[in-house]
Amino acid sequence: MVIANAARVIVNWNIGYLQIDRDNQGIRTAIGVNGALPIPPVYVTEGDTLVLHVYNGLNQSTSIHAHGIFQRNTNYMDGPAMVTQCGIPPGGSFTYEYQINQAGTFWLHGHDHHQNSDGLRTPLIVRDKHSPPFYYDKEYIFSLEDWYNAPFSERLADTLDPNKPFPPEPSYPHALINGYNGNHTGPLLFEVGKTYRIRLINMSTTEWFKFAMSNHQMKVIEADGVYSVPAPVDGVTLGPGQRYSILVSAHSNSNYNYKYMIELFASFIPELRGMSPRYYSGRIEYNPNALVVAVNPETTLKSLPENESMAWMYDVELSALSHRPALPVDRSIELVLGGASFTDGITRDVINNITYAQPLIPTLYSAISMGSLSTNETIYGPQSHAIILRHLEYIELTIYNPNSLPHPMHLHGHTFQIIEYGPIDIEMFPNSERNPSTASIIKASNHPMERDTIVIPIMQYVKLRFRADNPGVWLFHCHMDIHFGMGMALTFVEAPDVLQSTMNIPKNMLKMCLDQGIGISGNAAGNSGFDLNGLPTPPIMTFPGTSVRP
Ligand SMILES: [Cu+2]
Repeated sequence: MVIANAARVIVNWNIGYLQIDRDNQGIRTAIGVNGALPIPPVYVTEGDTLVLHVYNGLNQSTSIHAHGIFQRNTNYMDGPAMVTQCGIPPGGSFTYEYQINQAGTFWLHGHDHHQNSDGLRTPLIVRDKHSPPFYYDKEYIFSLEDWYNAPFSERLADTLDPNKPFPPEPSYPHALINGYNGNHTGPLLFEVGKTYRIRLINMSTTEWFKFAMSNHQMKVIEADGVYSVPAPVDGVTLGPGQRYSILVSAHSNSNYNYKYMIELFASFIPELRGMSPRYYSGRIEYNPNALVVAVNPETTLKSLPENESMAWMYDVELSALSHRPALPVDRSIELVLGGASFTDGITRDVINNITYAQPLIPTLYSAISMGSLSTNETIYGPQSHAIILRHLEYIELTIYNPNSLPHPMHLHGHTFQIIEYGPIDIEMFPNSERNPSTASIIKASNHPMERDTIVIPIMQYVKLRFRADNPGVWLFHCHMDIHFGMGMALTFVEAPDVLQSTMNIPKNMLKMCLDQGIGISGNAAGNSGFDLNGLPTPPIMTFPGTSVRP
């Protein structure tokens, strides 16, 4: 058994703009680190402290989120702007300190102005402190990204422009694999008799990825930083934000080489030959002089049954290696995802008919400063969509998706157990224009799998459980950045009473707000009590009730 000493791993990020051609489609403005893209993956070991020095060379604020890291007792380091901190101003610096007490496959990305979509994203690999539960000789990363020909801000502005048709014309991004044009992906070097761990990370803005390997048995051993009982699969599908680790054994001879195959797709974008989906492949190379066993990525990937959650099996069918049984339920919360028209002509996304907008004070700072009113959802403002969770209560979320798009929903600060998928009752959503789902109900095993990002398929519901054992303010949002930008987010305010007696926000974080004229106490408007004067008036939905985007 190897026991490493906890270390402080120092990483310096000078964030700035650059002009770069990442996909052979031309030069565009992107956001990189230290003058380059891709950003090198960050490696730490469980138990380490990751010290991330950030300098903001952009002309707008920035912040960084360590996706999947629990931030226990350090909620203020979680990153989402105006949820747990003020953005780092242009020309400003800030040092994140992440206490890493998990092992698995995570990622670091911008969480202000959707800068992740313009390049500010990279894998965060946390190695096990002790021997990992499965033996492997070597590991490989596949970071997977969609890359567009225009900066994200332009695409979001088009989407939210009441004078432009909705939805905008579909975009057909290209895939970046490990940060480079997916058509020029190098070989995966395999040695006879060895075992490999392959970490797949979908860091996309919008698109899904499939991954398969010819003539090799893949086994899923991890989803989103949680180990599973090994599950044989022919391939996996990852929605934006999701990760899997695959264990694969090499062949016993090096007579041939094989292929790994990757598909970039979005089920809601009409198929267009050569544009969507796109297919990529590379060699699994045992011997540079051997022949590659022929396989057609397109027909192989297409021939496999598909769902939007995980191809060839649902994540709900995995079992957590922890063998933790299903949690009990103290409180059930129902959430309905949707899109809606508003009287100002803008189409926005909603959860329970509320479209998220940032408050004027970071929600965490309201939770800490509002005394006994911190358990009253009203003080967080009408568009923070605060839901108060009591300390240590067991929560069941039932998330309904009567919408015409799948949504990869990400919960900060927690993993949740996946309890059940099923078709939604069409009677519940008379405004839905979709046909009922033909999916059947699939329930978890006795040891439900956990993860932090889950795809809610079209016309289906998903039941999730977690325990409110991590006091903090945790964003829950769609990881398709356009949808997040359209308002598909809410804020879990977890145990604000406990936060008030345990959490001290670092002084330099408070100063960062004050220097930008942002308040550090009071309700969502920075006022006392229920006076929300100063917050913008929420937009008004055109139709009452859950309306679903046609
Ligand atoms: Cu979405």
